[in-house]
Amino acid sequence: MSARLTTNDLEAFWMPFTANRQYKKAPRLIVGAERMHYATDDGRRVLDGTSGLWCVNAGHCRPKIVEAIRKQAAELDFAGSFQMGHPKAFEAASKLVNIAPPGFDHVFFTNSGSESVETALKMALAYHRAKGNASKVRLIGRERGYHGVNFGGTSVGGIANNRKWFGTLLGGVDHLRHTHDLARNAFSRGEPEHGAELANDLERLVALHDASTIAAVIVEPVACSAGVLIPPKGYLKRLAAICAKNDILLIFDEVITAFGRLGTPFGADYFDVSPDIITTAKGITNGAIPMGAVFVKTKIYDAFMAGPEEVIDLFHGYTYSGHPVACAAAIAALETYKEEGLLTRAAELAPYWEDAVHALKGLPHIIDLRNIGLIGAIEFDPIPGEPGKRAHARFVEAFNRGLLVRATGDIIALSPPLIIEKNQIDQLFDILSGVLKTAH
Ligand code: PXG
Repeated sequence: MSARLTTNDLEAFWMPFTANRQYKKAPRLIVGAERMHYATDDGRRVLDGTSGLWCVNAGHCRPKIVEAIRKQAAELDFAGSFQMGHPKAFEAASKLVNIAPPGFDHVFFTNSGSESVETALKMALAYHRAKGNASKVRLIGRERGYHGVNFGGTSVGGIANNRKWFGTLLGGVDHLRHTHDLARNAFSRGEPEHGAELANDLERLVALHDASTIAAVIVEPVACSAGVLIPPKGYLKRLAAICAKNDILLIFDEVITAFGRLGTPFGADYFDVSPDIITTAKGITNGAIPMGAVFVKTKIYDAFMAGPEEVIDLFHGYTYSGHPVACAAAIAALETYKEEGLLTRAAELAPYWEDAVHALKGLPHIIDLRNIGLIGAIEFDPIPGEPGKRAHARFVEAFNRGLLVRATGDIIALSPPLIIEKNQIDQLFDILSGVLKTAH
């Protein structure tokens, strides 16, 4: 273990999405990890109830992935993918499309979820232009949506704090209403009963803007960052139908829901809805190396292959698209997922998990409990005038007691690695209920 750092040593790093001054007064430092646990600098083991940041689906420091990264870095550290190639990128792409929902035969590599979103939005615009529909330029997101932090993703995103600081953002963007409805759906198990009709909000936007101006709708199948907002039964199917009717591309942002989180390989599988584009990142390498991927239907790819063969078909890409080390990590992560059945394991655990989440009912300040796959959320009534404080205090106390959870607004989100055992689920909820009983 490393020696404890002093406060001054923490100053240089401007931490993302962090209350820097508060954190640096009482830092929480992680120095190691293995499978379900983190190790802290003061020698404690912390149960990881969040898969890092929703990414370490197979648990931490898995040997096959570690070894693949080590080997690749020594064998071929970097080769670009612009008019060049290396075998691992093609291998990773082929293996990824093999587990993707039907019809997703092509994949474009990025380095993060945010980049996957930008890529998908640009593809949607360019697709319509390539098809001769150059007036289809509007992008539709949803209130409370999170699509990363770049300008396109911030524009279609719907979390006010993430938007209001950053100017006018992209023009031509509109938002669907969100689906969170505690009055009708509080304490639902799995998908809530009420609210499929909220998908009709897209009809309102079509009436307002005209379908001839709308390129794409982007939604998270489950809106996780805004506090785990689970789609009402039938909502996503209805949204997909309205998109299809109006030649609007449907983009599923599956940065969190891909790679087994809901108990199916992709969220599209879980909801039995076939979008046109799927954005991913996080679990693609089990979080071990930054990487993202955009999966597209054949009709999208083919639309770009109609011009002269010698001309670049999509003027877009990153230096590190298909980075050899990331591709090696992705291949090894996929192998680990397959060997251990992790892409469907959440389905086996989901009933046990659901009961454990809902057993918290009745503890102080809880106004909702919700769950889907291996995701759970606890919503608290906010302290008047101090939004977010209640969940943050519980997050800090849980960490002190050996459990990592994620606080967002007045909601605690849970998303443990998919290798979690039932006794570890018990342990997670033991610690958490202890915290919830005593915290103010
Ligand atoms: N889309 C979705 C749906 C996401 O959840 C991104 C895009 C952006 O990915 P990158 O790799 O650029 O961060 C995300 C990221 C949280 C939390 O606790 C969620 C994310 C990131 C950090 C924290 O809810 N999601």
